Amino acid sequence: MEANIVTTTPFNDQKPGTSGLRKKVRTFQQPHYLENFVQAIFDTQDGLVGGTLVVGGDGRYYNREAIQIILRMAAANGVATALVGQGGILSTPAASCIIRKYRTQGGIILSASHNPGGPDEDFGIKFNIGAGGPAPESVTAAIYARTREIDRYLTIDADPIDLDQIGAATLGAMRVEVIDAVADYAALMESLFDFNAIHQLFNSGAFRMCFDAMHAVTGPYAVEILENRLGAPPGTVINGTSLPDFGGGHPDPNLVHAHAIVELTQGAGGLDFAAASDGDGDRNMILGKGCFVTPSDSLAILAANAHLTPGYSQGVAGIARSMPTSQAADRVAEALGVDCFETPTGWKFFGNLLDAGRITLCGEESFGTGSNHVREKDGLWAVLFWLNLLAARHLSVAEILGEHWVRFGRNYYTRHDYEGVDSAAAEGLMDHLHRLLPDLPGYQLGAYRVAYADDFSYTDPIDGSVATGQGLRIGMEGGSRIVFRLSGTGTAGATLRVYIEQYESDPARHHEPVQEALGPLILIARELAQIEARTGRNAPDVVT
Ligand code: G16
Repeated sequence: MEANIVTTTPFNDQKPGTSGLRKKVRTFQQPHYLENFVQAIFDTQDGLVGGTLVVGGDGRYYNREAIQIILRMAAANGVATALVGQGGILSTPAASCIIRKYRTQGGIILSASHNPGGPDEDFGIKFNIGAGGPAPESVTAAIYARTREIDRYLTIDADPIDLDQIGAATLGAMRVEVIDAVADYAALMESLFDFNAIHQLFNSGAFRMCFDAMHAVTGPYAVEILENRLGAPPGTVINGTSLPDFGGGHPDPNLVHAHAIVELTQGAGGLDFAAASDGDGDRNMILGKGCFVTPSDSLAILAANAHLTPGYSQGVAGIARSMPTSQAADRVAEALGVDCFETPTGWKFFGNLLDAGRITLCGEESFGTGSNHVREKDGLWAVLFWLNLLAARHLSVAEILGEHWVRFGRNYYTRHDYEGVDSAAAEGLMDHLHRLLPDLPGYQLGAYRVAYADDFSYTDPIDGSVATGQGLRIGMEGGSRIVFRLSGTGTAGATLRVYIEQYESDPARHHEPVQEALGPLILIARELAQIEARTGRNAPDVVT
C-alpha cells in the first residue's frame, strides 16, 4: 500500500519535558500536532524501519484515537510489527517490560502520568528506546530538532484496528499484534517476589490492605496480581476500573490526592497496609497503619532489605536517587559498601547506570521507585516489594520504618509545591536565587551554616553526557538541604517545587511531626526565595 505524504508545518512547542511531550488534549487534537511529533520520532529513529514497535497508553481520553493515528503512521513509515496492549492499554512499566522481553526497537507510550485526563485535561506522548527506558536527552533533543523543521508526514488510508480483540491483523504491510496487557508483566513480578509468602500473609487473616488504582491504568494489573494470583480478598483493589477521565480525579498517589486511603490506615481499626499508583502505573505511595513512608525512605528501606526477596537475593550492585530525593539511600549504600549516584530529576537519567550494571535500585522523591527489572519506575513492583518484606520480616510497616531510622538515622523530608504560578514570576524567583548562590557558602541562615550552594549539573559516568541547570541546591553543614526546582511535567503556568531535608541521628527525636521538625528550614526557604512577594502565594498547594 502506498504511503500518503501529508504536507505540514512545524509547531514551535514540541520540546519534551521531564518525561515526554505533555499538553492539553485540545493541543494534541489540532490538525497535524500529534502527527508531527510522531513523524519526528520515525525520522530520527532509524531502527524502527523493519523493526518492532510497542504502542500503548494509560487509557486516558484520546488514547484510542491517538493509537490508531500512530499505527497508520507506523505502517507508512515501514515498521514491520506493532505490539499493542489490549484496549490500547499498557502501564508504563508493562510497556518497558514488553519492549525488553520481545527485544523490540522501542515503544511509544501515551500518558500524561499523574496529570488529570478528559477533553479539557492533559495528554502526553513519549518514546522509549530498545533498552526499555525513556529516551535519553540526546534522543529527545534530536526528535525536538526534527519537529522544528518538519514539512511532511507519512500515513496510510486504512480502517481502524480492533484494539479490544487479542490477535493479529495487518495494516498496510505492517503486522499488528494486540496482546494481553497484563500477562507478561505479571509473570515478571512472579519471578522477582516470593508469591507464596505473600499468599500466606493474605491467608493469615491477620493482615488487611487496600490498593487504590485511582481509576487509572493499574486496576487490571492489581486485580490480576493481588486478588487473582496472590489471593487478596476481592475488593482489596479499589477504584480498579480504568476510566478515560480517571473518574474526574487527579491520579496522583500522594497524601493529598489519595487522601481516602490515608484515612483507611488511621485509628485503632486502620488497615495494616495501603498503597496507590498513578495514571500510568509507574508511581507508588506506601502507607502502614498510622504511618506514611516517604518515597525517599522507601528507596532506602528496599535497598537495605533487598536480599530478603528472591529477585534481589544477591543484594544490590549500587543505588541511584534523583538530586532532590533525600539522602537516606546514601546512608544505606555506605553501609552496604556500594555506590550511590545522584542524578537529575527524570527516570531517563537512570538508564545508563542500569544498563551498565552499576545500580540495581533507583528512586525519586516524586513517588517513583524501581530497579533493573525494567527501565521505568514501577508502582505495583514497589507494592509487591513491600508486601514481600512484610511477609519475610513479620513486622509492621511502622516497625520496619522505626527500626530503619534507629539503624541509619532519619532524614526528615518534605516537598512543598506551588502550582499554576505565573511563569514569569517563577522564572524571576529562580533568577533571584541564582544570583544569591555565589555568596551563600559560609553564610549563617538561622541555626544553619551554608556549606555549598550551586545549580546542580550532572555528568553521566557512562557516556560522559552533561546535563546542566537541574535545580538549585543549598546544602548546610550537617547534611540538611533546601532545593528549588521548576517542574518539567506541568502543562499550565509553572510549578515551583521546594524540597527540604534534615538529618536526625538521635532516635529520641525520630517521631516529631515532619512539618514541625522542618519548620525552621521551611521558613528559611520561603524567605530566601521571597516566595510570597514573588508569587503572591502564602502557602503551598500541595505538601508531601
Ligand atoms: C516524571 C518523571 C520522573 C520525575 C517526575 C517529576 O514522572 O518520569 O522521573 O521525577 O516526572 O517531574 P517534575 O518534578 O519535573 O514535575 P511521571 O510520573 O510524571 O512520568
